[in-house]
Amino acid sequence: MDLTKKRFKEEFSQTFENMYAFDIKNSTAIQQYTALGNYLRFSYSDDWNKTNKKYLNEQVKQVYYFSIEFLPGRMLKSNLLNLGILDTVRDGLVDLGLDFEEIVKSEVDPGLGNGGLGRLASCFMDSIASLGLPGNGNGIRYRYGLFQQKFVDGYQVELPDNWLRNGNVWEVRKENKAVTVRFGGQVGLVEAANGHLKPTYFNTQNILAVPYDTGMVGYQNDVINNLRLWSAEIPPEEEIHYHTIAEREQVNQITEVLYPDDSNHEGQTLRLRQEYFFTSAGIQSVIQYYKQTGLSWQNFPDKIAIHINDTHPSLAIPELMRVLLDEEDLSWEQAWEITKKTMSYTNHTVLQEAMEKWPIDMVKKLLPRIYQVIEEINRRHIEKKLSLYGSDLTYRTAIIADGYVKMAHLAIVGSHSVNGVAKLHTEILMHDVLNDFYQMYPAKFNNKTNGITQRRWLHLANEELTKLIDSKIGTDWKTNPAELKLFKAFIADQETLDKLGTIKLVNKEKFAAYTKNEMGIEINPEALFDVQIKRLHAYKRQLLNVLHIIDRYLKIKEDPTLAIQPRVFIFGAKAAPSYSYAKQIIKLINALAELINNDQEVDDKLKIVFVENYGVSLAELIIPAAEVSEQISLAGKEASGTSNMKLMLNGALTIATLDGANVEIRDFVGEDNLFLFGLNDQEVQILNKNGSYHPREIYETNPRLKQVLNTLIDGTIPDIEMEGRVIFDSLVYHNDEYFLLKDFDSYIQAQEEIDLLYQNKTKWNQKSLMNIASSGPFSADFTIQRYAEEIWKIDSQLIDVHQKLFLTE
Ligand code: GPK
Repeated sequence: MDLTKKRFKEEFSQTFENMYAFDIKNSTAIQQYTALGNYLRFSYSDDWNKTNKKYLNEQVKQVYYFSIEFLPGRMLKSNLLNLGILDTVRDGLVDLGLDFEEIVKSEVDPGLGNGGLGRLASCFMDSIASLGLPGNGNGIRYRYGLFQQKFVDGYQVELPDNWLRNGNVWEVRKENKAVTVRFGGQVGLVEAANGHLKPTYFNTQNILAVPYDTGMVGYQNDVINNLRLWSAEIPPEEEIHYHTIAEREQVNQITEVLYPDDSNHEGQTLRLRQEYFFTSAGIQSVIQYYKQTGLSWQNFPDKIAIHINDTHPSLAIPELMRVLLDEEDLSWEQAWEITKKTMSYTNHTVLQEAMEKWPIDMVKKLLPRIYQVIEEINRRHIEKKLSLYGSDLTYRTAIIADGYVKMAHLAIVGSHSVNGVAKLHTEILMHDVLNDFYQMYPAKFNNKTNGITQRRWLHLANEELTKLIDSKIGTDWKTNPAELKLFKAFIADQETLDKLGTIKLVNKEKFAAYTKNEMGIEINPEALFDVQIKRLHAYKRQLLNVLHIIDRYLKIKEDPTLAIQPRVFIFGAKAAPSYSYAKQIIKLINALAELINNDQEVDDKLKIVFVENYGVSLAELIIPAAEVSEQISLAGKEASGTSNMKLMLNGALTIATLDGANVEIRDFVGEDNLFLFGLNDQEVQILNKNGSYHPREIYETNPRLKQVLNTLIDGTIPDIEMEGRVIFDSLVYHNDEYFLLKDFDSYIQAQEEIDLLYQNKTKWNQKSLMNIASSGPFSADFTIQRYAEEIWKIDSQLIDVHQKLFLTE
């Protein structure tokens, strides 16, 4: 976007006065932010409109990314960067006597997602627009996002996230594009004009789905795609039927709040309502769009791709069938062909407890016509496969079984592509978790290793590192992240290595200022910063990290003069409110922090910082300051992980199990540049199969570990009597499901290697540089390029080939 500083200052001041009718000098940061957001939205509205029109007029194929979560982070800076006016605006604001960083901070961070899955959706939206690909998001405009986390006496307390309190400058309400979503009622057959019997719905509850659109600004390419989030309202013409506040509330409830469960299925009706609500609304708006093209239904899959992000939107499959059958009068065979060709599905987990299944009665009652369609899909599936695969295999793939509708089965049968999110994950899907389906549909299965947007996670979060890289290898890496590998040429350049160290130190100082001001914890920026930031989940093994910290603590207490590498252990994690074990681990970490941080003898040698309310904005502060990246899940459990990629990109060294995308990180960065430990997934499988794992024996025979574990129950750590006992028992007596005791020794050993390496700053910085320079392949731009070419079959609309990406690993 062309904008001079002079013009910006004039126009922005004018916008402010038009909005508020007073002088900008007397305003608050939130008012300045609001005016600036509106100013920007006005400035790109023309490109937004043009992008939409171009897609329609040229009838290009578009993808619709259906996701029940989007976790975009603050948008002001990222929009400025992508519009190409970050520096102009920043300088202009300084001229106006305003504080840019204060303005940036006054934007709320929309928490419309839980963690990796939602953040991936937003990284993808950024890459889709930046590659000039015609793509749109489809999701829910939650009135309240993921809860705000507070610690009270070390316990997690959840507060509502009223993120819309001050409005939202980026969204545009489009009541003219509203559609009706129907729940409940009965299905009957009524004779249509052509004499055919047609399914007709009676006594349904009709909900108005109103879209709120947000522009997804591409990186300096004039492309503005659309993120459409739906809000539930009472249709004005139905107001008369709503007599009580409770009845009205039931409607608002649908889009009231995000379910705070990550990788865990809670089978509540309201969640099923949410799932149908946004998928039905999304399908209907796609259909409305498609009808404008005037093309025949057969061409639908040539113009539309619909991607199902995990199984939450998989009702899109029977919903598209329903529309094509009941409203557009297609035959089952035609509708099914179109649906399968249109839909594709990503699996994000192998955890059994995360697999969505809905009780038949619930689906029947809430979505009677959809249930009929699913039944017919299932009937035909079974009928077709029985003779080919026999009854055992075939019935194991049934969509309806054991009283439930199985959403993953529906998603696989009803789509043409099923992908995992890292090589190992996809292997496990094909050969283990989804092997029955892999035998039936080998060609559907493919891998798309996750990626992250380097624009937010390097360019914006770490401007000083960005400048250093620019000064060494130029700026082409910004549109072709593979070019980051050119940075390897500086592996022996002492000046570059020293600069890397200085930049890291400055970022650590910034974080230290945060912990001091916001948490009252003083940390030494010269200590090693060790970071584990992700949802609290037993399989991610934050507890293993804790055992290592306790081990260090005991060592220091035994010999307070010990020369040990000072470390700050940084945690950020929310636990699902109903996940009591995870909450007990939070309490444990906080209690341990209380003990260690206040122990004079320990002093700077050991500190624990557990940040409250971890989210995208805190990630942007922590990741650039990180030196060690903890990726320590039990092998075979973490589908991919994405914080591993962000931390690597910012120069942290990874300590990892061979799980998820860690495997590919190892392949790119080389074994010498990260610290591997623990069981691999084969070994885990064997131990699980032959039942030969006895953690109690390890406890009894490993004195060091025994001493560490005993601190959980012997009063060493104050105020965790209950939690300490539960955790201790889970590890020692209840089988240690995630093999912490088994991996303890090798984890400690890897940590000792880290301490040793850290003594040599040059060697450390060399490995840090190798990590930065090897992280290009994990750009979401590449991931999206593969989705676009191999699954969606959509093309970039950019004319200028220099703006297109070429994969040159
Ligand atoms: C997986 F199943 C789920 C879920 O409900 N939420 C979620 O964030 C994560 N995920 C995986 O746990 C990560 O390994 C992965 O990187 C991320 O999805 C994105 O694919």
